[in-house]
Amino acid sequence: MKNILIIGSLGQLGSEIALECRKRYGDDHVVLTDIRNDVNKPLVEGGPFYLVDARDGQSVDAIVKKHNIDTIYHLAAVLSARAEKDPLNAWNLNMGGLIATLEVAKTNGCAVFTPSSIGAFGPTTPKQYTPQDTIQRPTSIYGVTKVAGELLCDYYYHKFDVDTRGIRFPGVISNMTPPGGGTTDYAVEIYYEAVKSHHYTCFLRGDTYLDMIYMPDAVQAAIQIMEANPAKLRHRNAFNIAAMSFCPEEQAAYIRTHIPDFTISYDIDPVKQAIADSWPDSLEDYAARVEWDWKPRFDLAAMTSDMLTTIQRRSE
Ligand code: AKB
Repeated sequence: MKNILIIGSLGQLGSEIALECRKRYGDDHVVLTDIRNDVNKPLVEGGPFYLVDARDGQSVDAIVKKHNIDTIYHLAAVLSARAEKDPLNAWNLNMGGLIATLEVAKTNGCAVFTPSSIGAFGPTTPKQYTPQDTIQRPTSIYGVTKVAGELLCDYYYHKFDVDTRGIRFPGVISNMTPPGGGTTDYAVEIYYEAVKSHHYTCFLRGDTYLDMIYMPDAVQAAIQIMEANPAKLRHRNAFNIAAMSFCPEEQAAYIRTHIPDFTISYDIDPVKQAIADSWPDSLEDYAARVEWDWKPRFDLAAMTSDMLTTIQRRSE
């Protein structure tokens, strides 16, 4: 039986990975931490939960020992657009939290999952079907922390034999916990506004292509890679995964198949647009497919239908 610690458990990815892990491994075997406890009561009260700053390695170490943790999901991070507002804070949190986790993992023999991102690429990276191993010169501070994080996890694996694993996530779209401060947040907001007001004002240009993934596939990927046979993993900390690539115009067209009078307009945010323009249009994910059998279930049509039905049902 696994004993799992999820750091940053009330964020967009954390809350849904936590929910699925508690279902699979049992409430008492999934310990959660976050810097707040004022949201998602069922998660906070549904099993062990601690109010802890991800950078506080001493407290994390004590939790790991107390609960005999063998696997840590490190999900505390400032996302791309918010990071540009305070780059020093983003560096301190993203890197400080990760190194504290890796040190605890080294001392206690834990495996570590760390999400990287399409933000780990930059304007000199090939834009279409971006290869697994390619140029990585990101121009956002978020991207800088993601590349540094990939390298740091590689270092702890090679130097200290810590079982580090990770995925470069596309924009994650979910109907439970809203994202916060990301460049890809528009792709979530658009569904809520479509149901509420049949109109959305988008902060990216209509022809901006980015890779996206639906949350059930993202959760499945994070759990699947941690359960994969380590002997098959060549890349470990930075697997490209791809599920769908689309631009706001295309997403709006799919929404119109459910809500025919839906309209979209544009009010471009220059900071977010510059970040999006520096990221790939679409990733190639062959390594993930052969090394740990990655296969998404949702494309844009299936995701749009599920998102709109779920949001509609909740708003009734
Ligand atoms: C963001 O937009 O910052 C994130 C990401 C793609 O890493 N969703």
